Amino acid sequence: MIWNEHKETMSRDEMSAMQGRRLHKTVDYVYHHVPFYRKKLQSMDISPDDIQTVEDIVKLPYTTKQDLRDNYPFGLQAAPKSEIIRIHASSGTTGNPTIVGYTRRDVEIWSECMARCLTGYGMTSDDTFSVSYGYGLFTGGLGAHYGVERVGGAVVPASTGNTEKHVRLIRDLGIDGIACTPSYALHLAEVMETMGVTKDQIRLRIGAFGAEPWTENMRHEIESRLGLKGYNLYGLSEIMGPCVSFECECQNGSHVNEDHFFPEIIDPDTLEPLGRGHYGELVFTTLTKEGMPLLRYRTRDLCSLVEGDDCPCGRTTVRMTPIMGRSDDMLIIRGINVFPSQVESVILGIPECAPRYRLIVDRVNNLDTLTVEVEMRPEYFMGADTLEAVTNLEKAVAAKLRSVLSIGANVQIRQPGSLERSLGKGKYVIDKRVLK
Ligand code: DLL
Repeated sequence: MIWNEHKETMSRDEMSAMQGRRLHKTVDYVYHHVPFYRKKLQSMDISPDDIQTVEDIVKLPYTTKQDLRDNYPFGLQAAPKSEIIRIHASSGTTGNPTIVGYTRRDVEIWSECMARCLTGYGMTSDDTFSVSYGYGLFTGGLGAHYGVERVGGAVVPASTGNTEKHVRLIRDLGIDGIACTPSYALHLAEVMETMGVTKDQIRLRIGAFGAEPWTENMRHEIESRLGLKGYNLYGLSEIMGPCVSFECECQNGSHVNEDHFFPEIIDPDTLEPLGRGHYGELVFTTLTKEGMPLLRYRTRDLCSLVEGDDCPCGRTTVRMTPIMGRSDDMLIIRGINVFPSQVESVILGIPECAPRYRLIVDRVNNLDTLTVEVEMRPEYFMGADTLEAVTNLEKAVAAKLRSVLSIGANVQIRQPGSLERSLGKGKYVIDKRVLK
Protein backbone atom coordinates (compact mmCIF):
# COMPACT_ATOMS: atom_id res chain seq x y z
CA MET A 1 0.00 0.00 0.00
CA ILE A 2 1.15 3.52 -0.78
CA TRP A 3 -0.22 6.47 1.21
CA ASN A 4 0.27 9.16 -1.43
CA GLU A 5 0.36 7.42 -4.78
CA HIS A 6 0.88 10.66 -6.71
CA LYS A 7 3.84 12.00 -4.75
CA GLU A 8 5.54 8.69 -4.04
CA THR A 9 5.51 7.30 -7.57
CA MET A 10 6.33 10.39 -9.67
CA SER A 11 8.64 10.09 -12.65
CA ARG A 12 12.13 11.45 -12.06
CA ASP A 13 11.52 14.37 -14.42
CA GLU A 14 8.30 15.33 -12.69
CA MET A 15 9.92 15.07 -9.26
CA SER A 16 12.96 17.13 -10.26
CA ALA A 17 10.78 19.85 -11.78
CA MET A 18 8.70 20.07 -8.61
CA GLN A 19 11.79 20.08 -6.41
CA GLY A 20 13.26 22.89 -8.50
CA ARG A 21 10.15 25.03 -8.08
CA ARG A 22 10.01 24.36 -4.35
CA LEU A 23 13.73 25.05 -3.95
CA HIS A 24 13.39 28.43 -5.65
CA LYS A 25 10.47 29.27 -3.39
CA THR A 26 12.35 28.20 -0.27
CA VAL A 27 15.43 30.25 -1.15
CA ASP A 28 13.25 33.26 -1.89
CA TYR A 29 11.43 32.77 1.41
CA VAL A 30 14.55 32.51 3.59
CA TYR A 31 16.17 35.41 1.72
CA HIS A 32 13.29 37.62 2.77
CA HIS A 33 12.61 36.20 6.23
CA VAL A 34 15.89 35.00 7.74
CA PRO A 35 18.62 37.66 8.05
CA PHE A 36 21.21 34.91 8.62
CA TYR A 37 20.53 33.45 5.16
CA ARG A 38 20.14 36.83 3.46
CA LYS A 39 23.58 37.88 4.69
CA LYS A 40 25.10 34.55 3.71
CA LEU A 41 23.59 34.59 0.22
CA GLN A 42 24.48 38.24 -0.33
CA SER A 43 28.07 37.58 0.68
CA MET A 44 28.18 34.83 -1.96
CA ASP A 45 26.52 37.13 -4.47
CA ILE A 46 23.54 34.80 -4.90
CA SER A 47 20.00 36.03 -5.37
CA PRO A 48 16.90 33.80 -5.21
CA ASP A 49 16.55 34.13 -8.98
CA ASP A 50 19.85 32.31 -9.43
CA ILE A 51 18.17 29.20 -8.07
CA GLN A 52 15.72 27.86 -10.63
CA THR A 53 16.38 24.15 -10.94
CA VAL A 54 17.35 21.49 -8.50
CA GLU A 55 20.85 21.34 -10.01
CA ASP A 56 21.37 24.93 -8.81
CA ILE A 57 21.42 23.65 -5.23
CA VAL A 58 25.23 23.32 -5.38
CA LYS A 59 25.45 27.13 -5.43
CA LEU A 60 23.89 27.34 -1.96
CA PRO A 61 25.79 27.48 1.34
CA TYR A 62 25.74 24.66 3.88
CA THR A 63 24.06 25.03 7.28
CA THR A 64 25.50 23.34 10.39
CA LYS A 65 24.36 22.60 13.92
CA GLN A 66 26.82 25.30 15.00
CA ASP A 67 24.83 27.85 12.96
CA LEU A 68 21.70 26.83 14.86
CA ARG A 69 23.49 27.17 18.18
CA ASP A 70 24.97 30.54 17.25
CA ASN A 71 21.50 31.79 16.39
CA TYR A 72 19.79 30.36 19.49
CA PRO A 73 16.92 30.31 20.08
CA PHE A 74 14.92 31.66 17.14
CA GLY A 75 17.53 33.20 14.81
CA LEU A 76 16.86 30.78 11.96
CA GLN A 77 13.13 30.87 12.38
CA ALA A 78 11.40 32.20 9.25
CA ALA A 79 7.75 32.26 10.30
CA PRO A 80 6.46 34.90 12.73
CA LYS A 81 5.94 33.74 16.29
CA SER A 82 2.18 33.95 15.91
CA GLU A 83 2.30 31.18 13.29
CA ILE A 84 4.39 28.74 15.35
CA ILE A 85 2.21 26.10 17.00
CA ARG A 86 4.82 23.61 18.24
CA ILE A 87 8.39 23.82 19.51
CA HIS A 88 10.77 20.87 19.89
CA ALA A 89 14.37 20.87 21.03
CA SER A 90 17.22 18.47 20.51
CA SER A 91 20.31 18.26 22.64
CA GLY A 92 23.06 20.60 21.57
CA THR A 93 26.74 20.26 22.31
CA THR A 94 27.90 22.48 25.11
CA GLY A 95 25.33 25.04 26.01
CA ASN A 96 22.39 25.69 23.80
CA PRO A 97 20.01 23.03 22.56
CA THR A 98 18.68 23.24 19.04
CA ILE A 99 15.23 24.80 18.95
CA VAL A 100 12.84 23.97 16.11
CA GLY A 101 9.52 25.75 15.67
CA TYR A 102 6.76 24.31 13.46
CA THR A 103 3.82 26.06 11.84
CA ARG A 104 0.45 24.35 11.50
CA ARG A 105 1.32 23.43 7.92
CA ASP A 106 4.68 21.97 9.02
CA VAL A 107 2.90 19.70 11.50
CA GLU A 108 0.41 18.74 8.75
CA ILE A 109 3.25 17.79 6.38
CA TRP A 110 5.07 15.95 9.17
CA SER A 111 1.94 13.87 9.84
CA GLU A 112 1.48 13.24 6.11
CA CYS A 113 5.09 12.04 5.76
CA MET A 114 4.81 9.90 8.87
CA ALA A 115 1.59 8.38 7.46
CA ARG A 116 3.56 7.46 4.32
CA CYS A 117 6.12 5.65 6.50
CA LEU A 118 3.51 3.72 8.49
CA THR A 119 1.61 2.75 5.33
CA GLY A 120 4.91 1.56 3.85
CA TYR A 121 5.25 -0.77 6.85
CA GLY A 122 1.82 -2.18 6.12
CA MET A 123 -0.16 -0.32 8.78
CA THR A 124 -3.86 0.38 8.12
CA SER A 125 -6.66 2.20 9.94
CA ASP A 126 -7.66 -1.11 11.55
CA ASP A 127 -4.41 -1.26 13.51
CA THR A 128 -3.58 -0.27 17.06
CA PHE A 129 -0.09 1.18 17.35
CA SER A 130 1.93 1.76 20.47
CA VAL A 131 4.26 4.75 20.38
CA SER A 132 7.18 4.04 22.68
CA TYR A 133 9.51 6.80 21.66
CA GLY A 134 9.85 9.43 24.37
CA TYR A 135 7.12 12.09 24.37
CA GLY A 136 8.35 15.58 25.13
CA LEU A 137 10.92 17.82 23.53
CA PHE A 138 12.22 14.81 21.56
CA THR A 139 10.40 14.55 18.24
CA GLY A 140 10.01 10.75 18.34
CA GLY A 141 6.86 10.46 20.48
CA LEU A 142 4.62 13.18 19.07
CA GLY A 143 5.94 12.70 15.53
CA ALA A 144 4.97 9.03 15.39
CA HIS A 145 1.77 9.73 17.33
CA TYR A 146 0.41 12.17 14.74
CA GLY A 147 1.28 9.74 11.95
CA VAL A 148 -0.73 6.90 13.50
CA GLU A 149 -3.70 9.24 13.94
CA ARG A 150 -3.36 10.44 10.35
CA VAL A 151 -3.55 6.87 9.05
CA GLY A 152 -6.63 6.45 11.23
CA GLY A 153 -5.30 3.78 13.54
CA ALA A 154 -5.65 3.82 17.32
CA VAL A 155 -2.58 5.19 19.04
CA VAL A 156 -1.43 3.98 22.47
CA PRO A 157 0.93 6.72 23.74
CA ALA A 158 2.92 4.33 25.92
CA SER A 159 6.18 6.34 25.78
CA THR A 160 9.20 4.68 27.41
CA GLY A 161 9.56 3.09 30.84
CA ASN A 162 7.04 1.04 32.79
CA THR A 163 7.86 -1.83 30.50
CA GLU A 164 5.93 -4.56 32.35
CA LYS A 165 2.71 -2.59 32.09
CA HIS A 166 3.48 -2.03 28.44
CA VAL A 167 3.92 -5.77 27.82
CA ARG A 168 0.53 -6.40 29.42
CA LEU A 169 -1.06 -3.74 27.19
CA ILE A 170 0.54 -5.24 24.09
CA ARG A 171 -0.91 -8.64 25.03
CA ASP A 172 -4.30 -7.57 26.36
CA LEU A 173 -5.15 -4.93 23.71
CA GLY A 174 -3.80 -7.04 20.86
CA ILE A 175 -1.54 -4.17 19.77
CA ASP A 176 -0.51 -4.58 16.10
CA GLY A 177 2.51 -2.29 15.82
CA ILE A 178 5.11 -0.55 17.92
CA ALA A 179 7.29 2.50 17.25
CA CYS A 180 10.42 2.63 19.43
CA THR A 181 14.21 2.50 19.31
CA PRO A 182 15.62 -0.90 18.33
CA SER A 183 17.36 -1.14 21.70
CA TYR A 184 14.07 -0.53 23.52
CA ALA A 185 12.50 -3.29 21.39
CA LEU A 186 15.19 -5.69 22.61
CA HIS A 187 14.61 -4.58 26.19
CA LEU A 188 10.89 -5.12 25.74
CA ALA A 189 11.54 -8.64 24.43
CA GLU A 190 13.64 -9.38 27.46
CA VAL A 191 11.05 -8.08 29.94
CA MET A 192 8.36 -10.01 28.11
CA GLU A 193 10.36 -13.22 28.39
CA THR A 194 11.01 -12.64 32.11
CA MET A 195 7.27 -12.19 32.62
CA GLY A 196 6.64 -15.50 30.87
CA VAL A 197 4.72 -13.88 28.01
CA THR A 198 5.44 -15.70 24.74
CA LYS A 199 5.36 -14.20 21.27
CA ASP A 200 2.37 -16.42 20.46
CA GLN A 201 0.35 -14.55 23.07
CA ILE A 202 0.88 -11.18 21.37
CA ARG A 203 0.00 -10.01 17.87
CA LEU A 204 2.66 -7.39 17.19
CA ARG A 205 3.20 -7.42 13.44
CA ILE A 206 5.09 -4.19 12.70
CA GLY A 207 8.04 -2.47 14.38
CA ALA A 208 8.92 1.12 13.35
CA PHE A 209 12.49 1.34 14.58
CA GLY A 210 14.85 4.30 14.44
CA ALA A 211 16.46 7.24 16.25
CA GLU A 212 19.73 5.28 16.52
CA PRO A 213 21.85 3.07 14.28
CA TRP A 214 20.94 -0.63 14.12
CA THR A 215 22.03 -3.62 12.10
CA GLU A 216 20.61 -6.61 10.23
CA ASN A 217 21.60 -8.83 13.15
CA MET A 218 19.62 -6.67 15.56
CA ARG A 219 16.71 -6.76 13.15
CA HIS A 220 16.74 -10.57 13.09
CA GLU A 221 17.03 -10.82 16.84
CA ILE A 222 14.13 -8.43 17.48
CA GLU A 223 12.01 -10.08 14.81
CA SER A 224 12.55 -13.57 16.17
CA ARG A 225 11.92 -12.58 19.78
CA LEU A 226 8.87 -10.38 19.24
CA GLY A 227 7.46 -12.18 16.20
CA LEU A 228 7.12 -9.01 14.12
CA LYS A 229 8.75 -7.44 11.09
CA GLY A 230 11.09 -4.54 11.88
CA TYR A 231 11.31 -1.53 9.55
CA ASN A 232 13.71 1.38 9.53
CA LEU A 233 12.46 4.88 10.34
CA TYR A 234 14.88 7.77 9.94
CA GLY A 235 14.71 11.45 10.73
CA LEU A 236 16.21 14.32 12.64
CA SER A 237 14.61 17.16 14.55
CA GLU A 238 16.32 19.96 12.64
CA ILE A 239 14.71 18.77 9.41
CA MET A 240 11.39 17.61 10.90
CA GLY A 241 11.62 14.55 13.17
CA PRO A 242 10.83 10.90 12.38
CA CYS A 243 9.39 10.71 8.81
CA VAL A 244 12.30 11.80 6.63
CA SER A 245 12.77 8.28 5.23
CA PHE A 246 11.39 4.77 5.74
CA GLU A 247 11.70 1.21 4.55
CA CYS A 248 8.90 -0.28 2.49
CA GLU A 249 8.01 -3.98 2.57
CA CYS A 250 10.84 -4.68 0.08
CA GLN A 251 13.43 -3.42 2.60
CA ASN A 252 16.06 -2.42 0.08
CA GLY A 253 16.92 0.98 1.50
CA SER A 254 14.81 3.73 3.06
CA HIS A 255 12.65 5.82 0.72
CA VAL A 256 13.23 9.54 1.28
CA ASN A 257 10.18 11.80 1.27
CA GLU A 258 12.12 13.84 -1.26
CA ASP A 259 9.27 16.09 -2.32
CA HIS A 260 9.74 17.70 1.12
CA PHE A 261 13.38 16.93 2.03
CA PHE A 262 15.96 17.10 -0.74
CA PRO A 263 18.91 14.78 -0.04
CA GLU A 264 22.53 15.11 -1.16
CA ILE A 265 25.71 13.23 -0.28
CA ILE A 266 28.92 15.20 0.21
CA ASP A 267 32.51 14.47 1.12
CA PRO A 268 32.64 15.62 4.79
CA ASP A 269 36.26 16.78 4.40
CA THR A 270 36.25 18.61 1.07
CA LEU A 271 32.47 19.39 1.13
CA GLU A 272 32.33 18.39 -2.55
CA PRO A 273 28.97 16.91 -3.60
CA LEU A 274 29.26 13.21 -4.44
CA GLY A 275 27.12 11.40 -6.96
CA ARG A 276 24.53 8.73 -6.33
CA GLY A 277 26.01 5.51 -4.97
CA HIS A 278 28.91 7.22 -3.17
CA TYR A 279 29.26 6.88 0.58
CA GLY A 280 29.51 10.19 2.40
CA GLU A 281 27.71 12.68 4.61
CA LEU A 282 23.99 13.14 4.15
CA VAL A 283 22.78 16.71 3.64
CA PHE A 284 19.15 17.85 3.51
CA THR A 285 17.41 20.94 2.20
CA THR A 286 13.81 21.41 3.29
CA LEU A 287 11.55 22.17 0.34
CA THR A 288 8.25 23.09 2.00
CA LYS A 289 9.05 23.97 5.58
CA GLU A 290 7.75 27.28 6.95
CA GLY A 291 8.85 27.40 10.61
CA MET A 292 12.55 26.77 10.22
CA PRO A 293 13.51 26.02 6.61
CA LEU A 294 17.12 24.88 6.25
CA LEU A 295 19.42 25.02 3.23
CA ARG A 296 21.85 22.11 2.81
CA TYR A 297 21.85 21.08 6.45
CA ARG A 298 24.79 18.81 7.29
CA THR A 299 23.35 15.86 9.22
CA ARG A 300 26.78 14.31 9.95
CA ASP A 301 25.19 10.94 9.22
CA LEU A 302 27.13 8.74 6.81
CA CYS A 303 25.37 6.69 4.11
CA SER A 304 24.79 6.61 0.37
CA LEU A 305 21.80 7.28 -1.88
CA VAL A 306 20.30 4.88 -4.40
CA GLU A 307 18.15 6.28 -7.17
CA GLY A 308 15.86 4.35 -9.42
CA ASP A 309 12.34 3.30 -10.06
CA ASP A 310 13.29 -0.33 -9.59
CA CYS A 311 11.81 -0.83 -6.14
CA PRO A 312 9.13 -3.51 -6.55
CA CYS A 313 6.85 -1.56 -4.17
CA GLY A 314 6.24 0.96 -6.95
CA ARG A 315 7.72 3.97 -5.17
CA THR A 316 10.18 5.93 -7.27
CA THR A 317 11.68 8.02 -4.51
CA VAL A 318 15.41 7.95 -3.83
CA ARG A 319 16.55 5.49 -1.14
CA MET A 320 19.14 5.82 1.63
CA THR A 321 21.36 2.97 2.81
CA PRO A 322 21.40 2.40 6.60
CA ILE A 323 23.30 4.94 8.71
CA MET A 324 26.25 3.21 10.29
CA GLY A 325 28.40 6.10 11.37
CA ARG A 326 28.75 9.83 11.81
CA SER A 327 31.33 12.35 10.73
CA ASP A 328 31.40 13.95 14.20
CA ASP A 329 31.76 12.59 17.72
CA MET A 330 28.07 12.60 18.66
CA LEU A 331 26.98 9.51 20.57
CA ILE A 332 23.39 8.29 20.70
CA ILE A 333 22.74 6.87 24.14
CA ARG A 334 19.26 5.53 24.81
CA GLY A 335 18.07 7.57 21.87
CA ILE A 336 19.50 10.82 23.31
CA ASN A 337 22.22 12.69 21.47
CA VAL A 338 25.27 13.16 23.64
CA PHE A 339 28.43 15.05 22.77
CA PRO A 340 31.60 14.36 24.81
CA SER A 341 32.07 18.13 24.99
CA GLN A 342 28.89 18.39 27.10
CA VAL A 343 30.42 16.06 29.68
CA GLU A 344 33.66 18.00 29.55
CA SER A 345 31.91 21.29 30.23
CA VAL A 346 30.21 19.83 33.32
CA ILE A 347 33.50 18.47 34.64
CA LEU A 348 35.37 21.70 34.02
CA GLY A 349 32.70 23.52 36.00
CA ILE A 350 33.29 21.47 39.17
CA PRO A 351 36.35 22.64 41.15
CA GLU A 352 37.15 19.23 42.69
CA CYS A 353 37.36 17.56 39.26
CA ALA A 354 40.51 17.52 37.15
CA PRO A 355 40.04 17.89 33.39
CA ARG A 356 40.80 14.18 33.01
CA TYR A 357 37.86 12.01 32.20
CA ARG A 358 36.70 9.04 30.20
CA LEU A 359 33.27 8.09 28.92
CA ILE A 360 32.46 4.41 28.72
CA VAL A 361 29.34 3.54 26.80
CA ASP A 362 28.06 -0.02 27.00
CA ARG A 363 24.90 -2.01 26.45
CA VAL A 364 23.74 -4.05 29.44
CA ASN A 365 20.56 -6.12 29.13
CA ASN A 366 19.95 -4.31 25.84
CA LEU A 367 19.91 -0.89 27.47
CA ASP A 368 22.67 1.63 26.88
CA THR A 369 24.71 2.64 29.91
CA LEU A 370 27.02 5.60 30.36
CA THR A 371 29.84 5.57 32.87
CA VAL A 372 31.89 8.70 33.41
CA GLU A 373 35.24 8.23 35.10
CA VAL A 374 36.81 11.45 36.28
CA GLU A 375 39.95 12.20 38.22
CA MET A 376 39.83 14.28 41.37
CA ARG A 377 42.26 17.18 41.61
CA PRO A 378 45.24 16.26 43.86
CA GLU A 379 44.64 19.15 46.26
CA TYR A 380 41.10 17.99 46.94
CA PHE A 381 41.99 14.32 46.91
CA MET A 382 44.41 14.82 49.82
CA GLY A 383 41.67 16.45 51.84
CA ALA A 384 39.00 13.92 50.88
CA ASP A 385 39.92 11.35 53.44
CA THR A 386 36.46 9.93 53.80
CA LEU A 387 34.66 7.72 51.37
CA GLU A 388 31.65 9.91 51.98
CA ALA A 389 33.34 12.94 50.42
CA VAL A 390 34.05 10.96 47.25
CA THR A 391 30.53 9.55 47.15
CA ASN A 392 29.07 13.02 47.56
CA LEU A 393 31.19 14.31 44.72
CA GLU A 394 30.06 11.41 42.51
CA LYS A 395 26.46 12.28 43.30
CA ALA A 396 27.00 15.97 42.57
CA VAL A 397 28.67 15.26 39.21
CA ALA A 398 25.91 12.76 38.31
CA ALA A 399 23.18 15.30 39.13
CA LYS A 400 24.83 17.98 37.01
CA LEU A 401 25.33 15.55 34.13
CA ARG A 402 21.70 14.49 34.30
CA SER A 403 20.51 18.07 34.07
CA VAL A 404 22.75 18.78 31.06
CA LEU A 405 22.45 15.48 29.18
CA SER A 406 18.92 14.41 30.18
CA ILE A 407 20.18 10.91 30.88
CA GLY A 408 21.62 9.30 33.98
CA ALA A 409 25.32 8.46 34.18
CA ASN A 410 27.23 6.28 36.57
CA VAL A 411 29.99 8.58 37.86
CA GLN A 412 33.20 7.09 39.23
CA ILE A 413 35.72 9.42 40.84
CA ARG A 414 39.30 8.24 40.32
CA GLN A 415 42.45 9.18 42.15
CA PRO A 416 44.76 11.72 40.53
CA GLY A 417 46.91 10.31 37.76
CA SER A 418 44.99 7.05 37.47
CA LEU A 419 43.39 7.51 34.04
CA GLU A 420 45.55 6.46 31.14
CA ARG A 421 47.52 9.31 29.53
CA SER A 422 47.90 9.31 25.81
CA LEU A 423 50.62 11.03 23.87
CA GLY A 424 48.59 11.55 20.77
CA LYS A 425 44.89 12.22 20.48
CA GLY A 426 43.20 11.63 23.83
CA LYS A 427 40.91 8.63 23.92
CA TYR A 428 38.04 10.08 25.92
CA VAL A 429 35.32 7.78 24.68
CA ILE A 430 35.17 4.01 24.77
CA ASP A 431 32.09 2.70 23.04
CA LYS A 432 31.75 -0.98 23.88
CA ARG A 433 28.44 -1.37 22.08
CA VAL A 434 29.57 -3.42 19.16
CA LEU A 435 26.82 -3.26 16.60
CA LYS A 436 26.63 -6.89 15.56
O1 DLL B 1 16.10 10.83 16.46
C1 DLL B 1 14.20 11.65 15.23
C2 DLL B 1 13.65 10.26 15.17
C3 DLL B 1 12.79 9.83 16.16
C4 DLL B 1 13.98 9.42 14.12
C5 DLL B 1 12.25 8.56 16.08
C6 DLL B 1 13.45 8.14 14.04
C7 DLL B 1 12.58 7.72 15.01
P1 DLL B 1 17.24 13.63 16.73
O2 DLL B 1 17.10 13.41 18.20
O3 DLL B 1 17.41 15.00 16.21
O4 DLL B 1 15.98 13.08 15.97
O5 DLL B 1 18.45 12.72 16.25
C8 DLL B 1 18.78 12.63 14.89
O6 DLL B 1 19.55 10.33 15.17
O7 DLL B 1 21.02 12.48 12.74
C9 DLL B 1 20.92 10.09 13.28
O8 DLL B 1 22.27 10.23 13.71
C10 DLL B 1 20.14 9.34 14.33
N1 DLL B 1 19.07 8.53 13.72
C11 DLL B 1 17.77 8.83 13.60
N2 DLL B 1 17.11 7.82 12.98
C12 DLL B 1 18.04 6.87 12.68
C13 DLL B 1 18.01 5.61 12.01
C14 DLL B 1 15.52 11.76 15.96
N3 DLL B 1 16.90 5.07 11.54
C15 DLL B 1 19.92 11.65 14.70
N4 DLL B 1 19.19 4.95 11.88
C16 DLL B 1 20.23 11.44 13.25
C17 DLL B 1 20.34 5.46 12.34
C18 DLL B 1 19.29 7.33 13.13
N5 DLL B 1 20.43 6.63 12.96
